[in-house]
Amino acid sequence: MFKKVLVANRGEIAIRVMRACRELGIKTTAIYSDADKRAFHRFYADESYHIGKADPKDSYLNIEKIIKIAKKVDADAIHPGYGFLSENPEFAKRCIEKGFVFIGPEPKVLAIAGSKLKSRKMMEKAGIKAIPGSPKIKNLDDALKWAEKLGYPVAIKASGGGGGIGITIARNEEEMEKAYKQSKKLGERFFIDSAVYIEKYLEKPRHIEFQILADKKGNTIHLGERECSIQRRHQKLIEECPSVAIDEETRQKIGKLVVKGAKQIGYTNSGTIEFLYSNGEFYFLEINARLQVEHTITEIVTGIDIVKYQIKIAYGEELEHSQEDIVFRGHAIECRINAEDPISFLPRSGKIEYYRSPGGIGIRVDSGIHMGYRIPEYYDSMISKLIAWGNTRQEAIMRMRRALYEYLIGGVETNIPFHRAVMNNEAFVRGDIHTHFVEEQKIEEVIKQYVEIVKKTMEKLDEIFRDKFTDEEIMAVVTAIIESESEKKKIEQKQSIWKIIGKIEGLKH
Ligand code: MV4
Repeated sequence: MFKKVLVANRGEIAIRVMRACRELGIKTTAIYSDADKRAFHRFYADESYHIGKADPKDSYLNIEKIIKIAKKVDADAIHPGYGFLSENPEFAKRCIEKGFVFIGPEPKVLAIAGSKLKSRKMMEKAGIKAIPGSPKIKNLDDALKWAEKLGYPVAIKASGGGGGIGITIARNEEEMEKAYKQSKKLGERFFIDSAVYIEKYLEKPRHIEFQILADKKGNTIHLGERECSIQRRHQKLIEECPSVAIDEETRQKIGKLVVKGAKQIGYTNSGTIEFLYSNGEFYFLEINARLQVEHTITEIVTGIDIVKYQIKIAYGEELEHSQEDIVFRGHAIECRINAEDPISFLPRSGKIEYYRSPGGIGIRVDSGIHMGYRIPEYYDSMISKLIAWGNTRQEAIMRMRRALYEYLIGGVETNIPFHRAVMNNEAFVRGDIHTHFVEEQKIEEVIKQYVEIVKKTMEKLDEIFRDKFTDEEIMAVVTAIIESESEKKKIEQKQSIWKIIGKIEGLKH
């Protein structure tokens, strides 16, 4: 197995990856920017290296600096996490050129997934239906002709876009002219692949995606689907596994297709095939060639550690599971906890004054924050992922409500009131959700009620604890945990747990 992995990311996902490494007995190297000098991912790693200024261009996006550190620490492999360089074919190529294993798909697969037109063509070859649409559009006349043929409303999309960037809707000819020019401009400005194309626009579809795993020996399996319909401005907020919209037969049918599609493009490692689901039909949307934020809910329902599998696959190991071994048990829901204004959704930065994470049966928290941590303004506002599991969807919802009630984050506003409002929303509880749920349900009034409840709790806490802890005291606690861990490690290394187990077994006989 690899001896050392460099994690080219920050926050909760860097910690998630390092947790898998720790369980596999792999040493970890963290990188951190100016803004992350006190970030937990730095202290969790066996070693950490400063990489540059807070601006991602100077740190988490700086390919050459990352490679330089990987060389210096003699890492065997690089895990890119999600976001940043995770789907960048150039980065993957550079890693490989310099002798490091890139924990992800091959550069040429990343390139296909990065082009929506290319991946659509490849998926269609495997028999996966795409949304009725045009090839690359040549000019405005071409655009109008295709829109007429498909029938309004249509969506104009940038081939190089993704995650909601570069999509415009046109409901008639007039809107089409404007939309085409706008999309073209966006495409040219932001994407290497400046092509635009047109699709029939689906009103209020569900967003359902399939998780796949593929080793380098030609074995590919799927881990079922996740429903990610609860989102706002293309930012997912709540995901669940499985989707209430589909049955086991459909799951296996679409699952088979995505496995075929993945094989078609030579996919390896962990990936997601995204679909829009409308009127009982699945339409291919895009391939996400990375570990996703919401991989957690699939892990809980299938019992499979996706990150450990990523590492093992990258090392060249074969999948230990065949499709028949995959069993879906119960229901999991993930709430993305963001540091943001609960009403306007605008990001917030600042110091966490109080922090206590929820726990108990069926709860998982993946987070990189702690008391005294200052949320920097330079990165994504997601500070924690709260995951609830239940035997049924109803039980998962009740546990999520209970965990949101327990979750204490003070000093910086979060979207916990939003999540409490959704978990108590009738349509959500019924499973009646789609991609326009947040705008349509008008839950602002309910959110405000939860904001008031949170405010009262914080006032009480302020009365008792205001200015009781200095940053140094808090960091001392955090680093002390880590330091005592490294002492323990020295002892463990002398006598591995397998030897100890062997001894105990020997004594029995
Ligand atoms: C669509 C669509 C309806 N019809 N395409 C937005 C993000 C990008 N990845 C694709 N998106 C959409 N494409 C057609 N032909 C509706 C959306 C869409 C959406 C998709 C997934 C998750 C949330 C969404 C929210 C609004 C619109």
